[in-house]
Amino acid sequence: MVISARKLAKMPDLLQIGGITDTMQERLAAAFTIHQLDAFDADKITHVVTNGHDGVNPDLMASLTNLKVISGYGVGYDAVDANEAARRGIIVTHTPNVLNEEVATTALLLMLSCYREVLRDDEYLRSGEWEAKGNAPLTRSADNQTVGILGLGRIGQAIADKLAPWNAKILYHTRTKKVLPYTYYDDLTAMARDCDVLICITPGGPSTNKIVNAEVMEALGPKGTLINVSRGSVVDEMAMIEALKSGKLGWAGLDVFEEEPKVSQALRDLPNTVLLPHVGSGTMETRAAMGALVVDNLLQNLKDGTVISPVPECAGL
Ligand code: NAP
Ligand code: 8YV
Repeated sequence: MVISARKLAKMPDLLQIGGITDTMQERLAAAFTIHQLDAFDADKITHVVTNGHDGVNPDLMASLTNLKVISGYGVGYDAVDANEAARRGIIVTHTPNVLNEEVATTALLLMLSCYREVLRDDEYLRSGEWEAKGNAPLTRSADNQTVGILGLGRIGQAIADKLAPWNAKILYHTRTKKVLPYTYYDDLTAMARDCDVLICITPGGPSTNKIVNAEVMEALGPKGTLINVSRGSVVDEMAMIEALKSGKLGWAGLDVFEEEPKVSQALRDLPNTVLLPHVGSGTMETRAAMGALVVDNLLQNLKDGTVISPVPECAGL
């Protein structure tokens, strides 16, 4: 029997956190010995593959003394302390750009579903009400709306582009003004007051924690629609439920939640919401592109010590 030299050479040790696709598994197994969380030797692990939800907790990061790279499946990396990783010389990578269009489509899907009452009208037909009562009640047009985008980065700009055919007027709030042909607001409440729809697409983490608070939602108002495709932490969920119940806020289309996958019964019971189970990037095509980039980052690091898409905190490593 001929055993290849590569098989005899010891492969580096990769810790897998969370699920990965079959394609990712095949490509990674050809280059790494893959370990699961229930059985691994911390000193041996040089690379980690994880996702945006699980990240890497601080105790685990501290225990992996020879860790070089954390490769994350997702663009948001709020579940990893990237500053601490950089301090330890660990490169964190993520999957920017390959999911921009998909997440933007999800934001628009939620906006359209709220405006055109897709869930209500689907139920109107299925329940037999159409036949029994006649035509369904009218809905609101999603054309010609003023849309405020909270976070005009890669995905925020894709959302603005996709809104152009609907003749939307685009406002935005970020910490720094961008060189873009949209109206900048340095105050989120003031922007909420001036728009029909507020779309949240910032990162999660301390700087955005509950920045969409009761005041912002009241400013958006009874005819206003809140869309959140960023992180559940960005919106004060209790305040949102109160505002939606009392009518101070009109509608909410949500892909992300504070305690996901747990979603409060109060929110599920509200008729003026459209709720999705964090599927912003969840198509086969986009998840394949994300998975490929996750693996490419790890393989490039084995080859020459660099990565393709480090998070900004680790770009200089
Ligand atoms: P990005 O290019 O880094 O854009 C982030 C934008 O948010 C920037 O314009 C940034 O501008 C702004 N921002 C950051 N902190 C802010 C703050 N405290 N207040 C106001 N604006 C702030 O990121 P991206 O690729 O567009 O992704 C954005 C986020 O979307 C991800 O981090 C993730 O949480 C979420 N996401 C969700 C899904 C999903 O499945 N639902 C999928 C992908 C991504 P300034 O720095 O000037 O403030
Ligand atoms: C992922 C996301 O589904 O990219 C992100 O930030 O939220 C989604 O694309 C999530 O990270 C799970 O890995």
